[in-house]
Amino acid sequence: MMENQEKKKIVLSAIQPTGTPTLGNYLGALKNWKNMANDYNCLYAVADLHSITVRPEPADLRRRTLEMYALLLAIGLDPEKSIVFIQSMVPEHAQLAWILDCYTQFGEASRMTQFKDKSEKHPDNVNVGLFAYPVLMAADILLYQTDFVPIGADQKQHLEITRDIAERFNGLYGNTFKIPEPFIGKAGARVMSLQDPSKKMSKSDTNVKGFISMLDDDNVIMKKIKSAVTDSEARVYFGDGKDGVNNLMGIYSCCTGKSFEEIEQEFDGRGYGDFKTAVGEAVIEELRPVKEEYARLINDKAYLMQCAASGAEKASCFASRTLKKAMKKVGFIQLDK
Ligand code: ATP
Ligand code: LTN
Repeated sequence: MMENQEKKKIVLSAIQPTGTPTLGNYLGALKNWKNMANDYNCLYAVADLHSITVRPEPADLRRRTLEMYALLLAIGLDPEKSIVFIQSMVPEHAQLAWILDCYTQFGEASRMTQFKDKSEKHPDNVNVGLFAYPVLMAADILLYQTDFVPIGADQKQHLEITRDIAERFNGLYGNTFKIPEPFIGKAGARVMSLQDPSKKMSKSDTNVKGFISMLDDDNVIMKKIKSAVTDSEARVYFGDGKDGVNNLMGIYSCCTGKSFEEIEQEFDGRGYGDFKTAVGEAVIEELRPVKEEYARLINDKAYLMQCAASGAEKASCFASRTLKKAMKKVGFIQLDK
């Protein structure tokens, strides 16, 4: 695909197969992935290497990786147009990550808030992989000479360290890596928990009422929206101290394309009951086609494996060019010229 579209900018992103993605993952990341697929040369990965930092059961990891892959196709990514692949099938990621580990300072990796949060959450398993996680992410991005990385706001710091590592390497050895820019969609960048709108919606939340999974049944979606935390004012507008309502407005705006002003007008003089029903219906409609396509794809394992094999082959073809370049600069002997 890339040969005849060489001028298009390159986009790469990835998502971990740590569970069924939430509405937050969808609105904050996946929906942008799909929207970018027409205008850019896109690579999208299931980041299974990243997800062993929390030691999943092997059978669960296998199942979830394939489910996540199916879901990426179900949101409408076309495997002929974009390169959709599974990270562990492209060995260049782990290879470049090791090199970049040696160009990342212990101090800068220690400052990553995700590392701090996750090591507090799982004090019994603070492994070196968790610490080096952002460096593997840097390798994912830098291998493809990526221009833009669509991510949710929580990953911004990882993009910054990626840029720092790339600049450092380029400074030492000459131009090797393109310096990537984050792409953070405005609406949906941070969808908050329905139960605690001061926290981001997360698929690993122990309170399942806090998040909507992309594959939740329609009635479950409606129930979760109806029980979302709001406030006692019963007026729909965006404002301070109205985190719950602000969050629902953000969700509604992403699903319908309406602006906040339009939403405020639509619900002027109406209570939260009407508003929540409308938000629930909008979310159900937004996810319906994805769920239908997913149900079809997940039963066609042969097709999924065929797409994954072809995606990995295409990704590896591009990744190996950058890896070779980096290995040569560092001083490794090359077998082929
Ligand atoms: P976990 O709960 O397992 O830590 P997660 O739900 O945060 O995971 P990731 O796999 O880490 O999800 O993230 C996938 C993508 O979704 C990233 O680009 C991330 O920025 C984005 N994302 C995650 N949660 C949200 C959210 N609540 N709002 C917007 N974007 C989000
Ligand atoms: N760390 C990211 C997932 C991820 C990623 C990437 C995102 C892994 N590699 C490369 C963008 C580009 C996360 O947890 N959301």
